[in-house]
Amino acid sequence: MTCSGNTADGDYPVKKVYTCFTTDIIHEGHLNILREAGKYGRVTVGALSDKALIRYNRFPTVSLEDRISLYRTLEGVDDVVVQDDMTYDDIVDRIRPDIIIHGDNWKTGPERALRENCLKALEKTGGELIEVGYTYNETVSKADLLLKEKLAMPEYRRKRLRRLIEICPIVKIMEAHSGLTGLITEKTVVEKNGRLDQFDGMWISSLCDSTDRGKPDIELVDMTSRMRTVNDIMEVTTKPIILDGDTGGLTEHFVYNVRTLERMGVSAVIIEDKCGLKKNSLFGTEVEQTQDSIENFSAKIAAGKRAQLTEDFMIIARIESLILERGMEDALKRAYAFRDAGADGIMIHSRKKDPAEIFEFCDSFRNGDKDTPLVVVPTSFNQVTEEELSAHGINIVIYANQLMRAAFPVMVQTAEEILKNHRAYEVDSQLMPFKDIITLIDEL
Ligand code: SPV
Ligand code: MG
Repeated sequence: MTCSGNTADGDYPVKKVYTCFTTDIIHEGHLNILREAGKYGRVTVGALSDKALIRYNRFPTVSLEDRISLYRTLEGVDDVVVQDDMTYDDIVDRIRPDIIIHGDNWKTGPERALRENCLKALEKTGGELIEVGYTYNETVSKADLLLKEKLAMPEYRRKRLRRLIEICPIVKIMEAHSGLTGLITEKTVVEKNGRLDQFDGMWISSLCDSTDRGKPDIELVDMTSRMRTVNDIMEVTTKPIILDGDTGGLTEHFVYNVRTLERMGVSAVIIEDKCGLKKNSLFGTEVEQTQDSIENFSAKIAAGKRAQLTEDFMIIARIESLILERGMEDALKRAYAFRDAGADGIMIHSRKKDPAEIFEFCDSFRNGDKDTPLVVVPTSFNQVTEEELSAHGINIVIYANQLMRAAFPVMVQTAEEILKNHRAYEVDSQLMPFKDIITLIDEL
């Protein structure tokens, strides 16, 4: 479609109109934007790249190529380009649109920052922002729900962790131990320095899952109960799940559990190379813990891999040599052995405050293996940044217990205050009204 018109001096130049799409499903709202855009000139649609989309919105259910093809078929679209970054500086510089069209829904919430960025970018090139009323209706909400449902399906959810490892400098995983903490991990979006960010997936920690049931972290909470937690979280979220599988238990049991987790849509299980009565790693050598032999643990990994039915599911081997003070050489020897046994990733753990031994391990491992994903849990070495971890070849960072540790002191303090005051009035101002909490909960 082209646009031209007549002025007293003849044809005026056709204006360049740009709009960025982040969707996999076209609904009335998008068609409305295109109709408006067409009134001003020649319309270019930007397809936001996967890596930008997952920080900004939700994971796409179709590939970038398919999104581009979809946008091309729409009436009123003259051209489709890829927008690589969620901010507008590069695309405005490249396309130099006279007009950018956007729904007015980005005037509030974290997206406000992108609106400001867009306005600044347009100021430099002399372009203009036109906002159209966002279309809120039943069809639009249904389309949104449909996308979410699709993302939550086991076959879509399961494979997404592998894709995230491919496209993210570092995959950010937050612990969840209930439907509510799952929702917090799923829906928290922040704005910093003009960009939006969110977690990529969830870690179902044995420590937090046990603690939430008032039990010690010694594999006392059995797999059936752990799977109930997985299911509670899956029912209300769409992001990929990594399960803390403790030692994996008996190999004869592990193979069944791999099948179940895979069928449920869990993306990965991490099992640690310990045997006997497992205690939490943060106790280190203060308690008696036994490391499994390389042979036994390799056989467990290999059996798990044989049991798997899809290419998507990952079994990640967790090495406890540094926790148990068995040295770097032992840790590296195990890492290569477990990889050779079929492990899809290696988690290296440490309880030192300084990340030096983690960096040493990762640098050495990367000398011999550029590809196998590396996972860390920086609970003790918590000053380290995601950027530093990524620079040492680490692919996944797990924030393993922070939500539970955040909630616990506030709950204890609230209980104490109510007991002291014989009423709840004194604590009320520190509590979130229930109507705010339930905004997290979706209605069908
Ligand atoms: C967990 O979260 O249960 C873990 C990580 O296994 S750690 O507690 O650091 O051992
Ligand atoms: Mg654990």
